[in-house]
Amino acid sequence: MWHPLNGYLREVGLTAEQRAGWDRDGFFILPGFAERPVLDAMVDRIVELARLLEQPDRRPDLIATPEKVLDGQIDPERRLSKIFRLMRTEPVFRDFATDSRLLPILADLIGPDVACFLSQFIFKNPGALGQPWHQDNYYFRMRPLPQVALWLACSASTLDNGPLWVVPGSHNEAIHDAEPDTREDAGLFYVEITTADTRSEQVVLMDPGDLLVFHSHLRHRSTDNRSDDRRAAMVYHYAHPDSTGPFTFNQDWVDVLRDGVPVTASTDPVPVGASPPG
Ligand SMILES: O=C(O)CCC(=O)C(=O)O
Repeated sequence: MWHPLNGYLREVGLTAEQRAGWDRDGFFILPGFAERPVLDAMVDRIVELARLLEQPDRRPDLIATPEKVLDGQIDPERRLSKIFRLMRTEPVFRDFATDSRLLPILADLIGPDVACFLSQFIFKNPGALGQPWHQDNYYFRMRPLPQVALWLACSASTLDNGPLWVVPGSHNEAIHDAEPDTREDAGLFYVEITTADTRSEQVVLMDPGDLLVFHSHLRHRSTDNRSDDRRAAMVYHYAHPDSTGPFTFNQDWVDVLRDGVPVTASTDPVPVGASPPG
């Protein structure tokens, strides 16, 4: 366990049970972590942003990706797949990313210096496609390990609406080779691990407000949304601020802890492509 030297993080991060889950499985769940008003505020704001992003140049610091299979939908929030780079400028998403209950957990997993480098809202509307088996660090190619994902269920995650599936213990594996996802309407840059054994896969069913914490080498996928309702999630990724790895267009590096002290980073919008780590 990591013990803060400076007294800012008074609580020591993980419980013994969470630590055991992390070490054994590469993930654990914090049930009921977010209250309904927070989830509602996130969804309300994301709908506003989806509509704003329809207008050229209104938010050049954000990136929205389409859900190709839902191209014909009228409302922007029904045809988007993801909106990236929300954490820096959007209070409801930033407040969650820097929640004082989360910082000791992140410090325990990553150390006293932590940055949030990726934040994305995943709409997963009815009919949306899942994301095939992958490891997040396939995309990041980052060191040092671990990078930590927080996956917040903004709606229920059920068998029908495209939940996450994980292979417990696969966080101990190296990064697997992966092939491009060849489905016609596959999401941007989706790849698939086709050669690894997934027989021990487990579905992660979640209630609204549950938070899944997982390692960037954990093999995971999501299935298609076959229900009539949106399966929404807000996802954050954290790493050491001086990590090495390619800087990708959807990243925005925002310090959250330095020497164990919470950082008040600038909330000024940073244009896409202009905030490399370090
Ligand atoms: O939420 C989903 O459907 C997939 C999310 C995922 O696999 C990821 O963010 O890496």
